Amino acid sequence: MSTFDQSFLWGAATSSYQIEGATVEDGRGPSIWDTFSATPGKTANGDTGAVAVDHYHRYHEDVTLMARLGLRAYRFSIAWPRVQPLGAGRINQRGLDFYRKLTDALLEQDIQPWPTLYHWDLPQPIEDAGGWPARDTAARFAEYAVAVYEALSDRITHWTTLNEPWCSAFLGYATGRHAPGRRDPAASVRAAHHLLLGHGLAARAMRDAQVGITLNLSHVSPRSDTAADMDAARRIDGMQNRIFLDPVLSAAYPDDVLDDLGEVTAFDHIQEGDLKTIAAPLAFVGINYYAPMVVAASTERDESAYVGSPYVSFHDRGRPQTAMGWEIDEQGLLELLLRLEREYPTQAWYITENGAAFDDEVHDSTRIDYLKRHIKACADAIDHGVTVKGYFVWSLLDNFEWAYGYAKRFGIVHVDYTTQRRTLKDSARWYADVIARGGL
Ligand code: IFM
Repeated sequence: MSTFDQSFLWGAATSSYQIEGATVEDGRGPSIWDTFSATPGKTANGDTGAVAVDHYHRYHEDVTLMARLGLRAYRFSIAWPRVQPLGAGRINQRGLDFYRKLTDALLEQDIQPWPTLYHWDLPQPIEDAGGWPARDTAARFAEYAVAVYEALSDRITHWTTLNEPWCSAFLGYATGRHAPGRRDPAASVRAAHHLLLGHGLAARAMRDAQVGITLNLSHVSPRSDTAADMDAARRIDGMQNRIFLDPVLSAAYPDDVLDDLGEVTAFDHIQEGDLKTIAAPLAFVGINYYAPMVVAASTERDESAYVGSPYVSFHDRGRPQTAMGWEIDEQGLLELLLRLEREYPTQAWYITENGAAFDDEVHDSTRIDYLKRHIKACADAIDHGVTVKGYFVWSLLDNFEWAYGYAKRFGIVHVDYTTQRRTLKDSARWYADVIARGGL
């Protein structure tokens, strides 16, 4: 019997700002990524998502491509500023219409729509009013989520609230490497909490839906078994994984994480009842996995995204890496899944992103190798009893890789950014075969 059963969901993923373009069309309002990428020096080459891969106009062609690959599901995100240009109040019908048309095109091809409600494109007016560090943003997000849910729940069954709140909070508000580009550790911790609160409020309000959240999780290990390296690994595991998993799945922040963050914040932003709201019952948790982390104690202070733990360093084991400089290690995915199963045995998991940037273009044997290794790790996890119900390649198309602009290509479909021509890479053909066979 094949490890992957008939219902296993084979898919590919993208996100709104990375592919849509059309940032000033049909009433869309500005997002923090429009502002950030238009600011000199923030993205490689000054790249922006203004045109991206023009998916807004080419979605039909892209859905046809997905059908050619045999995708069972397509994970995309909905741009809040298309639906609510001011981030609150008036709903922009033309924005909703785009996602209705996209969804219908998918359903016509028997491809399950798998939307995420927030993949980092916060409406600029909401940032101007305080952004995620402000409590009100959680309520605004829930209001937006319910508007989209009510408009599209006749067609869509599975909904993801947030993509990678770690990035929104800590890259956006601590390191400033992502929009909105703030460098304020205390604000980043408040942002993380309000993202989770927004998730919980939305999940509770979308009553009949199958709701989940997507987290970027990693397998974290110490460089050595010295007490100092083990403590460094505990800290990073706390700030990468447990600071999100524990509130969402167990209604509590981990005590050691609260201690580590004691110097950064007094936690007066957490109100009674918040954790109960955050731990709304979920149908699934999405995992975005790219690379493991090997951590050591350091004597040098480094103000990284891991606020509250400046004396840690990340160890390069000298193993093969992707073009992002991320170590290739599928064993990390297996270890992560086994750990999650041990700690949350009743939870269903989807790999909502996994993939790699490489400099090769259409003949991308390195990407095939990466994907094969990681799909094999999922198979091994399933054989060990982990409930992994689907796998989405990141990404369907080459696209705007945030601060890296268009310099890093993650797609299984190549995009010529001058002509917008799409060409299947070898990895796309290989993945189509995996789907057709139902496994490796
Ligand atoms: O491109 C991103 C995506 O938006 C979120 N997860 C990681 C990907 C690769 O960096």
